[in-house]
Amino acid sequence: MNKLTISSSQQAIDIEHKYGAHNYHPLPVVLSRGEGVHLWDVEGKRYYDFLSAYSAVNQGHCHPKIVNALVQQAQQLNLTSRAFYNDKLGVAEQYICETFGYDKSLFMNSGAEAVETAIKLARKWGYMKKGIAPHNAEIAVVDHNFHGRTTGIISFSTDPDSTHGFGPYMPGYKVIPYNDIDALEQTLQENPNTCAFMVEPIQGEAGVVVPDEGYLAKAQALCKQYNVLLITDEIQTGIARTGKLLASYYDDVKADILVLGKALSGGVLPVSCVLANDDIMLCIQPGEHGSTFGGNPMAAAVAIAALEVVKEENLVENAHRLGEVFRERMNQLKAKRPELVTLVRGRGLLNAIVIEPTDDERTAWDVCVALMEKGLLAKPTHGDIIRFAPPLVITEEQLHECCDIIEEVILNF
Ligand code: IF1
Repeated sequence: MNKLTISSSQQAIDIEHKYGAHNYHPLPVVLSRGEGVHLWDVEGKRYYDFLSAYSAVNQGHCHPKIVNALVQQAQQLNLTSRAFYNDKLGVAEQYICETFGYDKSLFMNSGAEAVETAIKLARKWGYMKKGIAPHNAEIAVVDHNFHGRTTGIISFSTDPDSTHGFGPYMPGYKVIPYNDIDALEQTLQENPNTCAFMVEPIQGEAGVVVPDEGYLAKAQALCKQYNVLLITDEIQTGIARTGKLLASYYDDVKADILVLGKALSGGVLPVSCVLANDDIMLCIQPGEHGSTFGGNPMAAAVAIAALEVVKEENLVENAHRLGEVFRERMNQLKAKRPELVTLVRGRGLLNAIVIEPTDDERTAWDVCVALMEKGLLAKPTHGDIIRFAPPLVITEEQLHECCDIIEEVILNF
């Protein structure tokens, strides 16, 4: 038998349990094919994907334009390293800079790599342009943040699951409450060595926490007042997910440093990017930062295609319109089962419901297992929250079909 042939879901689960690290607790479903909003398991059962790989598959699974861009480039030139130029990176850099309105872009691979890049860039700017004494730069971050899993990034996480047992931690961070402008002003007043404030415009992992309208705009104004860079982590909220091209656009905010990832590649391979204007980006000089695969020709070709799909298929408008349809359906459901569904929140097609554990201690996990059995895949976070994030190519008819599934499960839960 070909080593790559799995003949049953259970076989795949058993092999992973034996030979794979146990750093996840997946739902018991084994997927083998994806197309658009659908996934199929090994036995051929079809599911709606309501996680989109945590918003990396906004364009839908195996989008033909993006896959074709990958295949064409993969057959031509895979990797040159940045020791030499290639004929795709510059085109992608120009396209992404023009799309988001920045002078320069720096391509990396994972989201965490891009976040680490943004941190290094902000610190460098702090020393070179703000005059902060060497090694004294501070970055303000918020509680319940999620920016990745490196030892540097978890140094400012407030989630014990992300931090416990992984110390010692990197200094140079101040944690303040999310959505609290007074706390931000106080920390900027107290810490003149602050070089940046880094924040998710909507907190994904925390459970799709949407801040007050105007929070980001006020934060940006304070950053300007105290000569501090605003870094927005739009790795999960960006690329049309929230019904705007960037979630920060709800407050008409353009960050000093923008961090993108996930759907920047439509999910076909890891592509991330940091964008900033020259006065910030040129603080990093040749030889001071890099990555073997960062900005490789395949990533460049895929990023262009992934962004073109967002525009050509009007994914921003679709996410905005269908997000309102979805929240309306969920609020109707909440009205029918207020003791079970205690909250509905989100923007565009990044939404979540909060599930109150039942008297017999069934939780959001059990709701997700029931949804899986009905053909819809979603994942709980922090025990009681279910994030609903389908690919942005979903149609209104498909969305109502999925709401019917969610409603059937909740009303019979
Ligand atoms: C896991 C969470 C989501 C992110 C934001 C940076 C990164 C992420 C706002 C790092 C990544 C992923 C990581 C993945 C599950 C998923 C996740 F549950 F972990 F927190 F989406 F909410 N900034 N999020 O959401 O990007 O290095 O992963 O490419 O680690 O379990 P990455």
